[in-house]
Amino acid sequence: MQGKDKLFSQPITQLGEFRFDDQVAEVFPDMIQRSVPGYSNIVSTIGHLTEQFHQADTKLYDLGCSLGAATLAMRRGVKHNNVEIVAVDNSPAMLERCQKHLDAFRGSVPVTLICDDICDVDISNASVVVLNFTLQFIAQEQRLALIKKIYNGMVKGGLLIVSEKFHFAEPTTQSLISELHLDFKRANGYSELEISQKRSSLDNVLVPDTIEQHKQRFKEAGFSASELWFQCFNFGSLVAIK
Ligand code: GEK
Repeated sequence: MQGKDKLFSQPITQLGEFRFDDQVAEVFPDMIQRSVPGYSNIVSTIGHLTEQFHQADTKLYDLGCSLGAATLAMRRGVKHNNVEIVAVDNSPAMLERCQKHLDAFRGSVPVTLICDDICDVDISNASVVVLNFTLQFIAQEQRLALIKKIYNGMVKGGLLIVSEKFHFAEPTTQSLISELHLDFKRANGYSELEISQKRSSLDNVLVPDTIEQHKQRFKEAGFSASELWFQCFNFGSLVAIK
């Protein structure tokens, strides 16, 4: 059964880099819910946006699918014929549990799970592509190439949804907004020790961009329009249209 996230609750003498291993996968729904403000709103809106933008005879991609929350929301939004969902993650622990989640809900839309690096998978004939809190884990120098690959694999009128943790260029607002996020985590029961150990373990693993960097990258990749549609503190979600 899934559990409560207590991974950083005790002092850890050798704090390693954060990894999406078995322990993390086990507590993932609790962890993301208590750490990412707006997560459930974003996931359910991914379902609505999928309903609006998916096209018949195309594929939908969930890149960095973890346990498949966005995949399930997308599957519920599918109304057209001959649509396939491709969900990708490079953590075997996540994908194993993702398969069980998908099996637990009835759905007629086929879902193919792929255990691979999202930078290496082929994207083709895509009408909706989701990067829900995944791009932030890709090396910064590889992000433009990934967004360009996605753009090239999309059909005209297709939608890319990118949800991320953001950085703010101006130091005063950066510190004000990240403090609001820390208060959110405290209010959700995380202790100061848990917050600081998790933060150290994510250093160099999760590297956030500014909202402007995201928009600039979409433009450079060729997207005709992009906009931030949701923000709560230093977390949010953007859409880009081909
Ligand atoms: C959700 N989208 O619940 N290739 C494939 N997967 C990767 C890579 C990579 N290079 N890097 C990281 N991941 C989900 C939440 S979690 C967000 C996404 C978070 C995977 C990693 O294994 C993990 O499952 C996911 O991206 C990020 O809507 O933990 O903050």
